Amino acid sequence: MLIHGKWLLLALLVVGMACQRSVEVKGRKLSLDGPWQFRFDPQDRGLAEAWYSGAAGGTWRTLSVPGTYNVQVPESLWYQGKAWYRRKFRVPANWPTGGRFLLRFNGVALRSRVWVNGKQVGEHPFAYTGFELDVTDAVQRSADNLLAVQVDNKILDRAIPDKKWHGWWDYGGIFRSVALEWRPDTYVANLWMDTRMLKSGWEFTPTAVLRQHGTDSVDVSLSWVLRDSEGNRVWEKQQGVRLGAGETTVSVRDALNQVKSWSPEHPTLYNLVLRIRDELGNEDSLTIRTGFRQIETRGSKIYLNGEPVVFRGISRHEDHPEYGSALPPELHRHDLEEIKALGCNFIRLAHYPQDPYVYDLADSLGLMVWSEIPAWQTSVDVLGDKEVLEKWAKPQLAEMINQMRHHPSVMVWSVGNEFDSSSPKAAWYVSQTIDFVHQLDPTRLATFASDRHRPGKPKDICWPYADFIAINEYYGWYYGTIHDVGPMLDAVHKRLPDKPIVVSEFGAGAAPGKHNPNPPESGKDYSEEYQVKFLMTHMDQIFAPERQDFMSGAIIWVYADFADPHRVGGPHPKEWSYVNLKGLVTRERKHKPSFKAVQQRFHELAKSGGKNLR
Ligand code: GCB
Repeated sequence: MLIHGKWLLLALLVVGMACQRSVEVKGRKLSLDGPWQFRFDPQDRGLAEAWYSGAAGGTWRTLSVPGTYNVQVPESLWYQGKAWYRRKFRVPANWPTGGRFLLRFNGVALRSRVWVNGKQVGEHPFAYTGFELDVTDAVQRSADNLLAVQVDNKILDRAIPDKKWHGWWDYGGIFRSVALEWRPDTYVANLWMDTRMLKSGWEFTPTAVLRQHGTDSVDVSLSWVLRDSEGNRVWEKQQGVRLGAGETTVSVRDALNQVKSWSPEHPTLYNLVLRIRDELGNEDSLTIRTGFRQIETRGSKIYLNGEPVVFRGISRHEDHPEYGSALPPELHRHDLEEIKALGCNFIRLAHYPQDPYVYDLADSLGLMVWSEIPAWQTSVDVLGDKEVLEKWAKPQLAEMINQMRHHPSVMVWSVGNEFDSSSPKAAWYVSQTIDFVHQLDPTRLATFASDRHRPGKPKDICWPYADFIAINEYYGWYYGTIHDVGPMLDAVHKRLPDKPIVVSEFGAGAAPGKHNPNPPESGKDYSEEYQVKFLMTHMDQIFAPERQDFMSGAIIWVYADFADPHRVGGPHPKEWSYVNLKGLVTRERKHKPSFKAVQQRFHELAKSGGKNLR
């Protein structure tokens, strides 16, 4: 198709605007997205045969990054194991001399090792958080550089996630963007702003992590500026600090009267800029988009900016038949805009940290975010292992929090989903991880999603450690009837009357086009009518006026159907094998009737403040 020049320019501008990010660095950036060479390594020969070196022969095919090989190479849908990527890059001739080269990967699944010019420069064991490698000593300035990445999407036994994980496809590959960045020797490595409501106005604490690469100490002047969305300066501060080698965390605290808070209804954003300058005049700066918000629990209710809040939420996976987990920015935007239009004020990023752009969109559209590490039904023997806690849980939580904490939309950090929370080993894990999260970020709520609430079954013993009780329930699908939700919520509330409760999952499968004019009260009916009846009946109970004092919302499972290795056989419709059908839209984003029904109910709930009026 030919696009007229003017329209092409407009299209590029629109894409550029659509992709506007919440973090801006002053340094230089070279995108390494695009074609890479790729090769599977099922026999694990690559390391011994030095496939990371320029000399590595064999047959390499071209794959586009970001992408997942399980989808890009159709016959490898089920592939689990090692694979290699490589490409060349050149440092742009106009980049400054000296300074640092950083390679920034936003997501490589499930684990990765990286080489530059044959030298191993780092490795990263987690799939869903980004990582940054200082590759200064390996990069050549005026010649081609060879970048090689070994990825491995084999699931490990004693890790998070572990072998019990089968909740979504274990897509492998470099599935999010990659870039090379240049920064001066002293630079701002991270920036965020904690906020606290005062009787009048807000207290705020801008905080930065500064990195200094010399061996001597250097004097650095810091200039902090906060601007509103129109660019007006609302606050500024200058300060001098002496930095030793390595990392230093610097923060300032102040208060402002006239700022507006961030909320789903009014997602007011500010830009915080930190500019630093060393004795030699070298400068660096980092800008984040941020906002003023406070989330807390008081007794059995959750409060946002001092007002009771009720979550009207939905969960979302990163999945699409064409892209696997490597969703392009337009699709992220499409999904989050639709979720907003559905009447949601909340999104659960299930079950892992998602693309940074998703958090940017939540900030600007006004969607509160639940962000989780992939401890999905992890075995309690694994969770109860101190080594797993130190190697897999804490660092994964720390990466998620440090990378996403500047987003005003983030309200909840979750330490996992549906492990056996009736077991003392899980209680130990939850107490340790929730403590860890609170120490790192005392301004957000911490919890996990529990499925141990069924009458007559072992009870959850982890809830006392969580800021609020999050319940995944499928009454009328996997067990019980659609009318059992209310009594279960009342029983949980009776046990722990001082904790807010949120239903963090409820949903029923609907095969597109399958009808049943008289849907039942329980069982895997798979009709579109049953899905609507299930969701409405559950919401009748969750948002009932008599439960207002302890219910703080409901999060539907799930926005879109998604690839799920578990969905095969039994009553699951054959033509939909390996597809989880609990979406309100199909994998291709085509609406099911439930979309409209939920939209109507969520808009009513928005008007009533979260209380059923029927
Ligand atoms: C759950 C899980 C979610 C599944 C869902 C289902 O409880 O948390 O990952 O996809 O149920 O469809 O069974």
